[in-house]
This record gives sequence, C-alpha cells and structure tokens, in this order.
Amino acid sequence: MESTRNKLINLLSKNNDQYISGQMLSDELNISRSAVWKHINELKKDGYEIEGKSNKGYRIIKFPDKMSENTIKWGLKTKWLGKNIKHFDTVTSTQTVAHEEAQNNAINGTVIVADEQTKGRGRITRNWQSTSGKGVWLSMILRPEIPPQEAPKLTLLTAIVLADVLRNYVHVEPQIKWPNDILINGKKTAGILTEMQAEQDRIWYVIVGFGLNVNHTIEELPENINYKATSLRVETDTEWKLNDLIQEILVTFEKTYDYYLEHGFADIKEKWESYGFKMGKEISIKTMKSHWKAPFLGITNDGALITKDMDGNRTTLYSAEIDW
Ligand code: BT5
Repeated sequence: MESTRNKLINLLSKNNDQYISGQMLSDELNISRSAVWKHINELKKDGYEIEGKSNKGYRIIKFPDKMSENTIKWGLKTKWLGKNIKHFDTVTSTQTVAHEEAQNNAINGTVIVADEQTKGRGRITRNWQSTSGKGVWLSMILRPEIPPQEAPKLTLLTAIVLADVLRNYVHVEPQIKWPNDILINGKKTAGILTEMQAEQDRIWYVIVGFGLNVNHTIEELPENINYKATSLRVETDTEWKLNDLIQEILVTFEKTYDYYLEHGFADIKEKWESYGFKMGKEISIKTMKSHWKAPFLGITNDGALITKDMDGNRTTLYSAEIDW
C-alpha cells in the first residue's frame, strides 16, 4: 500500500506550481492538520524544498537530488516508460529484481534502479562494479511483441540511446564498441545487459539493464589491467545529477524504442554504425576457438558483426570479443 508520505508527495507534485491547502491535504490523506505539518517537516529534512504560506497552503519548489521513486518521476516526460519505478538503496542486482518483478506481472516499462549493487552482473559470469551513488544502475522490464530472435537488437538500440544522451546532453563524443560497451575517449563508461524469458516464438519479457559510470573520480573507478574505465565526471570535470540523467535516458529510450517498433531497425542500425568504434578499421577478434585480426565492416540487420574470417572470406559473428 502507498505510504502517507508518498501520497503527500504525489498530491503536492500534481499541483506543480499551485499551492494546496493544509485542510485539503488533511482531508485527502485522512490525517490531522498537525500530522500533515509533521510529514512536511520530515520531507524538508530529506531535502525537499517546500514553501508554506499561511493563507494559501503548501507547494514543492524543489525535489532533493537523492534518487528515489518520487524524484525520478517528478517532471518525467514519458508516456509509458517509468510509470512504475522501484528504487532501492542497495540491491544484489537490478536485473535479478527485475526478473522477479516481471514474473509477478510487472507492467511493460517498469523500471528498477538502485544506488548500489552488491552483485552487479555483466555478460556470462562477469561482474559489474556498481559503487553506491556514483552511477546509474538500472533495469527496464519490456514486453515487446517481436520474435525472440530480434531481442539482441534491443542491446544495440539501448547503446544508441545512451550514446545519443551522452552526445546531446553531456556533450561528449561517445563510441559504441560492439556489441555493448559505450566508450568515451576509448574508455568504457557504460555497459548493457539484455536478458529475456521466451518460448520458441513468443517473448514473455525482456530485461534491458545498463550501468553508466557518472560521478566517480579517477581514484574511485574500478582498476583493472584488462580494461580501461571512465566516468562522466572524469571526462567532463562536472558532477551530474543522476535523476536528470535517468530522465533524459528514459525519454530518449521511449522515443527510440517506439520508433523501432513502428518503423523497424534500419535507421537504428545506420545510427549504430555512425557511433561504431573502429568501424572500417582492423580489429582483434576473439572467439571460443580462435583469435585473429580482421577489418570491422559493419553490423547486419540483426546486429551481428560483419568481418572476415581467417581465410579472408566475409563472415558474420553473433558472439565474439573485440580486443581493445
Ligand atoms: C557489461 O557486461 O558491460 C554489462 C553491464 C551491465 C550492468 C548493468 S547495471 C544494471 C543491471 N544490473 C546488473 O546486475 N547488470 C546491469 P560485459 O560486456 O560482460 O562487461 C563486463 C566487464 O566490464 C567486466 O568484466 C569488467 O572488465 C568491466 N567492468 C566492470 N565494472 C565496470 C565499470 N563500473 N565500468 C567499466 N567497466 C567495468
């Protein structure tokens, strides 16, 4: 059940710029005027700026920067994505929670987001470092009516969404390293993980998760000889508000995803290629069996890597690692 506190925030948020009287709040919430006043004081302690005028009532002037269901929803301009948001201070993995929620019939567009993940997951058995409050660790539950074999396209679609937001909102020049890494200046700033539950010809649900390093200083970034990591703060010398970034990403995702469902994948593929890291250049490819160098010629309509095999014949790869 929704808490009185959340109901109060909702009432105050709905009214945007207008005041809402203490009496009306007390009637709507079914609590005394002094209980309303106590709740308002609690909100102020949590960083909400609330103006109170004796003959008019209350209005919210500013939400706190701290991430919460309410602060992400405040001013979020999406039609269906993020209408249901669950925020956690700490969680094992937002993917795991999203699977549970999806199995409990969570609606299309449900968003799971956490300040910290203790077991953030990458692909296969890899891990994703998700330090508390430093980045966006978020999973979306989607129920698209597409054949299961099209689901990998959602990884590529999410990559161009993140790249678009980084270019247009953060004003950096991102690149996408096939299939799912977002790089700035050659260093990884985000990764995407797409998982699904499906039958042969029907998707039950898809979970698209991404991790975006935002406010880490250089010292706070994961250190590893195998990969180079970066954050938006390191690249731009600016601290970013996680709530604002999430809103930008959700709005851009909704637009791009709806476009894909209506018009197909061709434009998204073209855009992906315009962001492609080492497109047209020689890359170092590793599969389960071999390791060789070949040119990166593009991606297919279903997102596979187009390159050449060791004998120089054109080939497409659905899973492989590209070395840095
Ligand atoms: C990915 O896998 O890049 C997908 C990462 C998806 C993370 C999100 S966060 C929200 C949701 N909940 C989850 O539990 N997961 C998703 P992959 O391509 O396998 O890359 C993993 C590799 O990236 C690791 O083996 C490290 O080399 C590197 N890595 C780990 N943490 C990193 C970080 N914070 N920044 C940059 N690189 C990192």
